[in-house]
Amino acid sequence: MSGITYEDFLDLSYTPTETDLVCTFRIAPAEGMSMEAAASRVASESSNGTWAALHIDDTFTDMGATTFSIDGDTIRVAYPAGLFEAGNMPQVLSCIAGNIMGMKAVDTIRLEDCEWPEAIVEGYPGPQFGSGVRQEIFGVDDRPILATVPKPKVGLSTERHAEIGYEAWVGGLDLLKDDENLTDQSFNPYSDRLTESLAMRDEAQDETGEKKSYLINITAETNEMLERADEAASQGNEYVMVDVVTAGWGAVQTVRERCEDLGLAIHAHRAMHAAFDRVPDHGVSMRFIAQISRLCGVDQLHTGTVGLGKLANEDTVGINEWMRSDLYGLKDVLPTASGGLHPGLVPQLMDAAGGNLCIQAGGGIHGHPDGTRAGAMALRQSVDSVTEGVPIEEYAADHPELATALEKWGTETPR
Ligand code: CAP
Ligand code: MG
Repeated sequence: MSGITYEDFLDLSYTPTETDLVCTFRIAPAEGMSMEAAASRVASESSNGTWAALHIDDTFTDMGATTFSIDGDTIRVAYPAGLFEAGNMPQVLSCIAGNIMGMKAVDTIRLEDCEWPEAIVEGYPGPQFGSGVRQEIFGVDDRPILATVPKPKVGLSTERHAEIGYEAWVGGLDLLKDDENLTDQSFNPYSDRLTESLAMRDEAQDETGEKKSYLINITAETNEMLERADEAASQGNEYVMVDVVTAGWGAVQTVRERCEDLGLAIHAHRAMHAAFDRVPDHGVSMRFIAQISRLCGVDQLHTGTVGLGKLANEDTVGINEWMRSDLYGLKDVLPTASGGLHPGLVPQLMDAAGGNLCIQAGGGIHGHPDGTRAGAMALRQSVDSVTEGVPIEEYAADHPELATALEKWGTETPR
């Protein structure tokens, strides 16, 4: 009978195998706890150890993790692939983002990044379309696709919601999007909103000759989400939207499976992510949220506005690069920039984040002095100024909707 003690989980001479999952954490050991002692406890508690030395026999399968690198406040931990059930994202999180987030051995701990081995990635579908949605749904490959959320966020009637959608679509936007907290409320029921918005979509398509679509929010209990996805597909829509953090990762996996059958793209809203990725020293990073979102198979994901918008900044450019990186053949994810954006910010945004993007503006469209259609025209014109290589102020000289937007908001970030 041999035992397992904390010391078994620290080996600075260990070299990870190609099948290991390698996680990078930043930790602050508790008072009186050495970095080595805290680092071994992180590996232990996130794999198969606990606080007491344990007795084991030859029936035991050792799935213990190994802290193999300590560099300042940063540790790297290697996990055997066999610790993780294939294709079970909740169980992955229960290991690498579970008990260790609350263990007394560390004052703070943050999961910053994961290096995913093929042995784990092959258990997940990845995106059905990825950034290919631009071409496959809209026939666009030379500019960002543009979206708007009717505002106020909730409370609009179904008819008014659809009308705003029509104005935005004929003004030049590609996508109408539900807000993260609009689902199936009495003032704007899901089925009615779907039907009436798609009727307006069809009219806008006929009028503009451009493909238009709708990010309808199906977020709910899982079985309800499946029914709502079925309904969206049956009515000829191309997307569903899911609040992936509040819905839960197991539910996202179930919706992804159904969307494969239905041919629906998934737009992932990340509401609640800031509960654990905003504080720089504790929780999990947005980079990690983007990684598990890609594995679970969303096609579009909000990843920030490179500091231009109204919400806290993060490593948007680095996250977007990872979402496009090679990952054993998994499709990429189209970044969505949103939150406090308006036409005057588009050149800076595209300069920093490129054009393979979805740009969403709510207040920056509907707050336009001449209304939603003019706001949509201004946003499309601002994108056109970039793709045509003309300075936005010069472009605005013969594009009055853009000129009005610049006069109202300039190129400043709202607070
Ligand atoms: C933006 C938005 C989005 C945020 C989400 C909102 O509206 O609809 O939910 O962008 O943040 O409700 O605030 P505005 P993120 O365009 O009117 O700001 O994209 O960072 O996840
Ligand atoms: Mg919103």
